[in-house]
Amino acid sequence: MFPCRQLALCLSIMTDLYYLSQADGVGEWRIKEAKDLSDLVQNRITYLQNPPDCSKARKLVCNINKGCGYGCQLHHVVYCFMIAYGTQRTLILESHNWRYAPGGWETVFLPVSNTCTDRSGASTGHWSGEAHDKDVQVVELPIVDSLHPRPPYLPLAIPEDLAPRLQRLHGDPSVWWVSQFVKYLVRPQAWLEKEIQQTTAKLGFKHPIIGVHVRRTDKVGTEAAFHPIEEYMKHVEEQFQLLARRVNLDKKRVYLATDDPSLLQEAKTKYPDYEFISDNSISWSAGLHNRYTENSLRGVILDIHFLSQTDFLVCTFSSQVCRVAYEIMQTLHPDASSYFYSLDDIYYFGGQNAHNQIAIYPHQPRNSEDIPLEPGDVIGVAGNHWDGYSKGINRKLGRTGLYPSYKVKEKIETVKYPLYPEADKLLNSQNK
Ligand SMILES: Nc1nc2c(ncn2[C@@H]2O[C@H](COP(=O)(O)OP(=O)(O)OP(=O)(O)O)[C@@H](O)[C@H]2O)c(=O)[nH]1
Ligand SMILES: [Mg+2]
Repeated sequence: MFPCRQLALCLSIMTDLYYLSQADGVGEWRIKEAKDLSDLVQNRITYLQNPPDCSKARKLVCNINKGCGYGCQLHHVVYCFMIAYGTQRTLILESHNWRYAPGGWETVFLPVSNTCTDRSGASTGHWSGEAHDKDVQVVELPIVDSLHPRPPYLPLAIPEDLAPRLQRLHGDPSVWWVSQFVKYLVRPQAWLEKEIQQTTAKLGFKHPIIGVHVRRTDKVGTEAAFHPIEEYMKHVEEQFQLLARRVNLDKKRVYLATDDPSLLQEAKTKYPDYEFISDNSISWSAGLHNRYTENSLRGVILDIHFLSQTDFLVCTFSSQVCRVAYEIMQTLHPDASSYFYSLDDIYYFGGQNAHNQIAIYPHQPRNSEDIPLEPGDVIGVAGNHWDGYSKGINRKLGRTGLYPSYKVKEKIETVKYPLYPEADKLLNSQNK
């Protein structure tokens, strides 16, 4: 939740805030505004992806085969897509010999275009910048780590034309913008849709439910620390106490996704008053020896789907699996930006532009670890220590250190993306 020394008081405040957010029809306004914005963006993407003449269309080629896991590869495609949208090029997704499914993307998800999947064109070249590539019909994009020059169309920036509406609607517009590309990408094939429905029934997935993702195996000790189940469950319990004030809690249900197959039994033994919903065979399939298979792909897609469908997520944002689930969650609510607790990182995208905050209150250092703040100072944020303090660099002073998290606000970068007036016109005429 937030550093809270008097739990009962905090729970009351949170509950009051919830009811306030629903008061006077604001709740209904939010639902409609969220739908309108999502429809607008989905329609623009569909328009971009289905040009009238594919042989003449300007294209951006993206190969899914980045050497990493599913979450990382999906984010790689999102990054390509954002640049495709920014440069008004149809995204061509190359996915044959995908490490998870040699048959490619379309074995699980709908193709990214109905009319234009052929990458051929009159001229082809490697990415060398939007202006430089102007007369090249087909541009191949590298992974973000090798991207040069870097265009402005990267997370965490949001489109300028949508910024006022997004900032009014959503607590974290950057993740909302990312989530729109994820939403388009993960539209399931019919068999997967059916599989999702059958698994929902088989597992007894029901609300209220809290999602827990525990990333272990190859990640632990290399890219992230080991966190025992108790650390996650502390926040799960807190959320259930909060939920109990609003809804009828028949059971404390937890959807557990993990690549550690021993964890389900451990959790059940240690927390007998909870119901853990989890498919242990999915965890087995997530281990390094079985990971890059179609069965494992099906497992991680299902796990991410169910995590995104929960009422709250407890996980480590150092894992792309949980960040993808959090992103998809944003497409299911008007504003789910606060429906998570991360044991480590704050939300980030990877390969993103600098993530800055702006000081809104002054801060006098209390010790040698603190940095001073003046209102208006720009802070490059490194992370949140989740104890009331964040770490970052005061760019004006060039000093790195700690500062109270409440003394800053997010600095949302906006970028001039194309406006797609033809797509909007089509949508408006359909809605009339
Ligand atoms: N089914 C399932 N698979 C998982 C789970 N956790 C990890 N995996 C597998 O391990 C892969 C991890 O790679 P990424 O998706 O890139 O995520 P990450 O390694 O946590 O994060 P990065 O190292 O930042 O890329 C996933 O894509 C899955 O294949 C889980 O909870 N459930
Ligand atoms: Mg990884």
